Amino acid sequence: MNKLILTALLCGIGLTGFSQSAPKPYGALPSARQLKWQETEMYCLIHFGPDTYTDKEWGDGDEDEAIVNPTRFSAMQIVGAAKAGGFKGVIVVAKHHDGFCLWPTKTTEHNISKSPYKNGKGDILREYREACDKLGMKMGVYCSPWDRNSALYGKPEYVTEVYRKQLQELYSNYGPLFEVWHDGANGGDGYYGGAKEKRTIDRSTYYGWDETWGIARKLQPNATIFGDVGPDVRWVGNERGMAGETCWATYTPHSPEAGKAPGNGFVLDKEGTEGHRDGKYWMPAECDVALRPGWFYHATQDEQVKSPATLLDLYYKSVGRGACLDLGLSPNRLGLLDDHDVTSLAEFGNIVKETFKINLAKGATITASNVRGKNKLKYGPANLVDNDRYTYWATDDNVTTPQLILNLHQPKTFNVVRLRENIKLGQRIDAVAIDAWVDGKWEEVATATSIGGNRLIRLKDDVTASKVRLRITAAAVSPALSDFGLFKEAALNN
Ligand code: FUL
Repeated sequence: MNKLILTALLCGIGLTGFSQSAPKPYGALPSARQLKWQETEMYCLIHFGPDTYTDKEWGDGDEDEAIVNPTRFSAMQIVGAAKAGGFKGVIVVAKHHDGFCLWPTKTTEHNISKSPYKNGKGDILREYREACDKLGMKMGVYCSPWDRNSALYGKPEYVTEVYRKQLQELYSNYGPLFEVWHDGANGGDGYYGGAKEKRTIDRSTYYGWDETWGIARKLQPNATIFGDVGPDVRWVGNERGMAGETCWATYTPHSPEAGKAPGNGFVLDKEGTEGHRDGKYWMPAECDVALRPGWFYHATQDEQVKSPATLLDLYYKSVGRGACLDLGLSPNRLGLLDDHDVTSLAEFGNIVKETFKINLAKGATITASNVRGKNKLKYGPANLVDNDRYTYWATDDNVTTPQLILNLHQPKTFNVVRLRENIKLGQRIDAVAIDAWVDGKWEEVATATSIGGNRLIRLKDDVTASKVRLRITAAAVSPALSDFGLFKEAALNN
């Protein structure tokens, strides 16, 4: 058969309806901004302010502005160190619970313009923005709802005249933002303009979240909103940086308002960690953890900076479980990251980069037990290696436990397996097993549950095999897998 006839026949097949339509999406689905967030994978959360100078973690709100004077502040050094660590963005704590604003806000005197920094002309947020632009890094902001400085805190005017206006300033002047961060610490003792008392608020109603979040939607429509229970990204339920071994991107919040809208309710630690299979909303987990024991810099913790090996472990337990890693960085009183921090970040970044540089599955011949429809190219297993996150292998609707084999043609040694689903079609797979062809037979080397946007399986031992098999052992509907990669972890220097 000559080429022309073959092409004509193939076109005919396409036209006569042999090519099958894409699988129907399953369950809650990610928004465009959540897809971008998923691809970001790792970013940093930068805490710096009066606490850096008072050696505290939570300032009372009565700190003198004059203490904040980072004489050598370099956003380039800080953001550059994050970039060297492989992080793709930074979230700047623009205001922590003590109420001090790192930008010259109109909403309160308690801000950087009242400090000696650059003779009152400084704007730390602007410097971060410029550094992010120069270095090609994404930027986000954290503006604490709880404000222990404001005399108005606890009254409705605090929300309408202070907090929301601060968000407006930040979202209008320092974008584009990829995430806006809302911490869950709320109300208690504080300075409150000199009142020095305890103020309690109802955290689910006081801030009028729907309207508050509306500001982000209007001014920064591409930013994901992080909160204890979303609405876009949920807290993982611990500050140890770890998602559950099983971690679903879907979630149903609990509260009297449960299920009415994402973002309402509170997080139950374990459920934040694992999510809910078939949860009502697409609301993946963010794993926050500080590089040091505290979020703010304390000289006494210089020797307790997490090692590259610890960071790598956290990487597998967050990014490797379909969540994002949000690592806390703590510039010192000079306004720089300490050498310990810079070194650890660089070494960690290097290991991740080297590990994932060579996909050992590349060049493999791949055979699948089932390929969707007749159009084997469109949904074929060749889509799995070195393609984007949304080019995928799919099976017929009635096939939920298919298998596929990578023939590597020669023995290759690996100890990391990467799997990804095309999450545009939802989270479909419940469980998988990986087998290696060793001594003339299949040997199971790993199993895993939830896959979602990313699943890294770190094997206990190196595996050397010329054939590797993936078995999807349980799925709610026909799988739509976009990645099956094999890697060999780079060696740690220490
Ligand atoms: C919490 C805060 O109370 C901590 O101080 C820190 O900012 C952490 C990232 O979020 O809610």
